[in-house]
Amino acid sequence: MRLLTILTGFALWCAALPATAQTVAGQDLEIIGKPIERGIGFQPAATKLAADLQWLDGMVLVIITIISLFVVTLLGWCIIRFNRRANPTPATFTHNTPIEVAWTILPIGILVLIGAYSLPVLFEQQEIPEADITIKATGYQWYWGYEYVDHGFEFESFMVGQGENRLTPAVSQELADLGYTDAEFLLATDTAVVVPVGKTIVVQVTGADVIHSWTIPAFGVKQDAVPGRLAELWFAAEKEGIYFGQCSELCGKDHAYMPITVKVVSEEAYEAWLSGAIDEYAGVPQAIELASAE
Ligand SMILES: [Cu+2]
Repeated sequence: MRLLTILTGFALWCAALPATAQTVAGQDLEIIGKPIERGIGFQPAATKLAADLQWLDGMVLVIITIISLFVVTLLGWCIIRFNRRANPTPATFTHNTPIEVAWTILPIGILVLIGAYSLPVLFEQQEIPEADITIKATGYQWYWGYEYVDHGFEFESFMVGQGENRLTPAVSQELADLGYTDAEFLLATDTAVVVPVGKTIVVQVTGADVIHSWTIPAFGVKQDAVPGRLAELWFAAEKEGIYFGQCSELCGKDHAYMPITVKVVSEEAYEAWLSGAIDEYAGVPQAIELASAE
């Protein structure tokens, strides 16, 4: 009986294996950037920018923890030492110049220190470098559209199970067909943004109807998609894998159902995907386009 349970378990495990295998142009990909149940930390940093942001967050957390502990200790000490019973005749002085100078200078010093470390990170994020690949992301109610500007094709990206707010057997099957598991429900999309590892990707972000926001937490990027404006963000992912994000600006009733999937692949897998995508989305088979360009 026990053996049977183990064998059944093993069989189920084997059956589950292909469902987790995500491939782009033959390359297997691991899911890296994804929220975890009861998680309170950041997703693993996949860009230098995300690592810098997380380091800054850690540094500020240390500073505010020290300040909070200091203030709480001081408050506790005052309550115990200077209550009416312990200190029946209070002092009557109202000023203490050295303390006033200290509590002015010290916070200024702390703010300057935080500023000195945070401004470079802000500039790193906001100064958009020369792009290797430019992608235009347009937010719609309620999905994202992506245009590979350098190659003149675009496609739309819907949540797997669009229109469903719970995991039905049909949605589960759809996820499995795309190589995802049920755990990726509300995160996985039918098509994904595919980019090569290590390349500088500039994403132009705009909205078609209302304000949306494009983000991939593991890349340390987030940008509002405002109709009529073209904003930019950039990233260079250091690790191949799959990264998820979700629309981050309340945009209407299905705001929670327009996730973002980015697949970071090798240079070769990207080239292979690209030629397939041009054939599929540009409506012009690449061979014909090349022939007519001559
Ligand atoms: Cu939204």
